Amino acid sequence: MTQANKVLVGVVMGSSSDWDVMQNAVAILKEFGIPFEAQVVSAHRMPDEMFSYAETARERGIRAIIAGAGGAAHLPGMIAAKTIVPVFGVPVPSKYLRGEDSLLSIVQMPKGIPVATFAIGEAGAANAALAAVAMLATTDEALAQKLIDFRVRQTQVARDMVLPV
Ligand code: RP5
Repeated sequence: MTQANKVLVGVVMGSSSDWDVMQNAVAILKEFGIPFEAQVVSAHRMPDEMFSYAETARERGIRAIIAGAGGAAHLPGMIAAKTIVPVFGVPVPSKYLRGEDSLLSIVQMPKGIPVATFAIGEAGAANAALAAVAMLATTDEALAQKLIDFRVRQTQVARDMVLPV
C-alpha cells in the first residue's frame, strides 16, 4: 500500500495479522496527508528484505519508519540497526503474553541503537504516527498547524464528555 507523492513514512509489520493494530498508524498518516507506504517485512521470515528495506530507506527519502511486531519482536530493532532513519516501534499484542513480550523485546534496546517505543496495541500505533507527524512538523509549518488543530479538537471532545450521573 502506497499513498501518492514522495513517501515520507514507512510503515512495516511482521505479519498481515498485525494489520488490525497497525492500521491505526496508517489512519493517522492519512488524516494528516502524510505520504506513506505500508507493507509486511518479517524479520525472521524475510531477513534479506528487512535489511534491504532498512538499507535503502534513507536514500528513498523516508524520514521515519514505524515498525510493528509481536512476540519476539526483533523487527524494529533490526531495522534500526541498519539505518539512521528514526524508528518508532509498536508492540503488537501477542496471543499468550498479551504483547508484554513484544513490548519488552522492542523497548529494551541496548545502548547505541535507539527504537522509540510506544504503548502496546492500537494506542501505540496511533501515537507512533502522531510522533512521526510531530517530527515532520518541526520543518513544516502547515503540518504543525494541522497538529495544533488536531489537539484543539481532541481537547474539545474531552471537554464535551458527559457522565451518566
Ligand atoms: C510476528 O509474529 C508478527 O509481527 C506477528 O505479530 C506474530 C505472529 O505472526 P503470524 O503467525 O500471525 O504471521 O512476527
